[in-house]
Amino acid sequence: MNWTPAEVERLFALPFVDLMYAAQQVHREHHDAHAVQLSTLLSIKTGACPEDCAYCPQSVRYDTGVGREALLPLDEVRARAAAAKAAGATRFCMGAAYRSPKQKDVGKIVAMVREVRALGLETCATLGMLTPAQAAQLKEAGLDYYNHNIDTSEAFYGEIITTRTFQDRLDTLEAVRAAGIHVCCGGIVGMGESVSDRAAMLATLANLPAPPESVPINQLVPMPGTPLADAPPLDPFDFVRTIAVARIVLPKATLRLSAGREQMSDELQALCFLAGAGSIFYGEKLLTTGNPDVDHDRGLLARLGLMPSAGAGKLPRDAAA
Ligand code: SAM
Ligand code: DTB
Ligand code: SF4
Repeated sequence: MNWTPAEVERLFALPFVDLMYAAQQVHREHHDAHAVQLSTLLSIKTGACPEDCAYCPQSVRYDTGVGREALLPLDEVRARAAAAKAAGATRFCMGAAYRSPKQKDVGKIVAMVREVRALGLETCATLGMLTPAQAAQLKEAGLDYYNHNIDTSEAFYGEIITTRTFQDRLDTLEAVRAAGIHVCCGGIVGMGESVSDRAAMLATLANLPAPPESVPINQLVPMPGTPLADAPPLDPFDFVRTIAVARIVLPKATLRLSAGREQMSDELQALCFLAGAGSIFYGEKLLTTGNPDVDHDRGLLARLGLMPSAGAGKLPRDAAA
């Protein structure tokens, strides 16, 4: 369904209880409301990124204390993926601080994807901009998902990133889609954007030729040294509203409660699950910042009667086969 930004903005303006009720109805129609998918992140190449994303501690332009680390060796990636699987994750997401990957690194990442998939985990990578040929190479290796966020509205984008355009992001998403890889694409809330920007971002995602299967909604983690270090804190209910509106305009997508969970109370996270979140990043670290510990997360899910979903490498397309 096509959504205009104005229609999406009207959803944001609904009374909180009405928005939550509408989101719950959509969620239960398309998803198991008791299931939460667990993805574990690993930064396979950290820091010294040439881009200038104003939120990011890995940009070489900001003095954030994040050091430069070369691409991890294959053995270490395999061991970390095995540990993530043993802890209960069903997807392993490898993140690299690249504007776009060098061809020689794609060869090494292809080997990582094969190894991680051989463990019976779903695979995801986020490596910056890709060419159609690189996307095809990753697909061939068995990459299930590619994460590439639009981050915000097209109108606000230039306030946050100047080193690549909104259209560059859409081009990579198109290459990923054309290669037959599932698309993971979302954004960040709390960077000083307006409600109209949040609405426009979600309208862009909903109106893609094929909407993303997976949508991470990040709350800004203000990192010292970045231009957004002193961004004013977000009203937590506005974060929940963003999830609820995403639920309504992207009914089939799995919405992931992403960065910022360590700063959220259990009660706020419960509201996010009610609003339609069906996935979390699971494991003590995101890329460079912290995440709740796994015992706390397992306890939280149990207290809410939620179940980690049994992914075990099964994707919608596999199940249909
Ligand atoms: N370099 C690649 C790229 O930009 O596509 C992949 C890694 S990048 C760190 C992945 C995503 O992490 C960004 O698009 C952004 O949405 C999110 N992110 C990074 N820093 C963040 C922060 N401080 N708070 C919230 N989200 C953040
Ligand atoms: C996404 O949307 N959020 C994740 C993942 N995709 C790669 C990354 C969050 C990063 C938070 C800041 C950090 O840990 O460096
Ligand atoms: Fe680089 Fe990605 Fe961070 Fe932007 S978000 S500075 S592209 S690592």
